[in-house]
Amino acid sequence: MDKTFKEESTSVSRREFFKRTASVSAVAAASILAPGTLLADDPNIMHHTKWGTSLGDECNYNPYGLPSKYEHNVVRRTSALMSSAGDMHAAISMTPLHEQQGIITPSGLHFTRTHNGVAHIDPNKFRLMIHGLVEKPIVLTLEQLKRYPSETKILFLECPSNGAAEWKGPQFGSLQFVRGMMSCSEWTGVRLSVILEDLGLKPTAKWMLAEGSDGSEMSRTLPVEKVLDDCMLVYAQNGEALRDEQGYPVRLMAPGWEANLCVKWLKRLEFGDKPWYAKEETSKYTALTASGKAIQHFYALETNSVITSPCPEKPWTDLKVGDLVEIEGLAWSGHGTVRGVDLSFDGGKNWIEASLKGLVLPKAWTRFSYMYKYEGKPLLLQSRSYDDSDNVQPTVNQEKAVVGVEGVYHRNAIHTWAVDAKGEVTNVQIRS
Ligand SMILES: Nc1nc2c(c(=O)[nH]1)N[C@H]1C(S)=C(S)[C@@H](COP(=O)(O)O)O[C@H]1N2
Ligand SMILES: [Mo]
Repeated sequence: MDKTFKEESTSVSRREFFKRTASVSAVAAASILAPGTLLADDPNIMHHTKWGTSLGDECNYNPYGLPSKYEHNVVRRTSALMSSAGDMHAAISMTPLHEQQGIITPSGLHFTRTHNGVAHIDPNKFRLMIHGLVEKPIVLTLEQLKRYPSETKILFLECPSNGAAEWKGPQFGSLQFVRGMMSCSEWTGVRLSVILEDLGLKPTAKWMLAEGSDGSEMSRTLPVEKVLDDCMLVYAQNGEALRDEQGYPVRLMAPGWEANLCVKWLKRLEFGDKPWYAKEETSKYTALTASGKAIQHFYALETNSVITSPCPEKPWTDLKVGDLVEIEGLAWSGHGTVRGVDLSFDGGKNWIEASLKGLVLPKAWTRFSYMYKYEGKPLLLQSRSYDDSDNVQPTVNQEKAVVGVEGVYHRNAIHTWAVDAKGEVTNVQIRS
């Protein structure tokens, strides 16, 4: 089933609308910080500091650097609700998106989903079997895999059930739990097309099974077209080896597709002429639609977005009426490149365009920004992204009409933060 929401219906009115609402974005003389806030007797500037009057640590005190101890709250978090009855082996820990800067998630904060706990693999004992419909089946060591030319890409990774707990109505009062089952990293590895050219893929090969070596034996089937298009076997993340949590020493990367397909702790790739119908693509990761039929091979993640500032963890309670404040967020699409993001302050009645900032890359997080003059009145803040394949985020009701009410996967409906008159932010749902 084609679950895309084409833009035609909105694109004509959009341009017209921007003209009409231009005054909303025209920021009249206002400043971000009021001058004169310096206190003459501020001890932090009037007195010598401990760190300025003593020796610091030797530069090699910490051979592998860690964040400042004052950043101890910037951590992944788990919820018993998103585990197997509280068992953290089959559970998920979420990225603190409210603390995320730029588009690269620090490796130590990458969300982590395990079905049987985190495996710790001795790289010397790592073996990857590639067999089935290939001319030259092979068992590779890690060193052999690294002999192939490498490639590096910035890609987001998102669990298809990101936000799943939310879609029938708000469950969590924090951005981290509402959308934290996603991260974005720079990944390095080998393109599968390069390896397969070497091994010779038989023309009858139509599907690839990827199997993990952890206790869950996570296995998923992918169509060969995707495998040859852009799938990678990655061994590095953000300039260093993968973290154990992310599948050390090698995981599959299927850019823009369900993170569930990106099998970690990889041990076997088999090529065949039929899908495998593994447990993770029959009992789970399918979506029962309104018609009663299930979407089975559900792969690319939809165009999506979320406002990361303000959010419940980052309210506007310090602002005064007239202050200028940046609204920021993340947008992404598994279909390609984010083309733009609209913002609504009134729950989707009126929209204005935010600007994209920094790198705008396919299948990667894209940051959006808008300077807003704070009015101290209640808002229903929403973001709506659209991509270069003309997909637009649907409303909750539009999405429901297509995907139905049972499935928890691939929910990408427009999300709402309610900002009250004091600047507090809560998670609400607007369906229309
Ligand atoms: N071998 C193996 N691969 C796996 C899993 C697993 O439990 N075992 N979990 C999958 C799921 S459901 C997701 S969402 C992603 C999460 O990747 P991350 O933990 O690196 O964020 O890995 C996928 N690959
Ligand atoms: Mo997942």
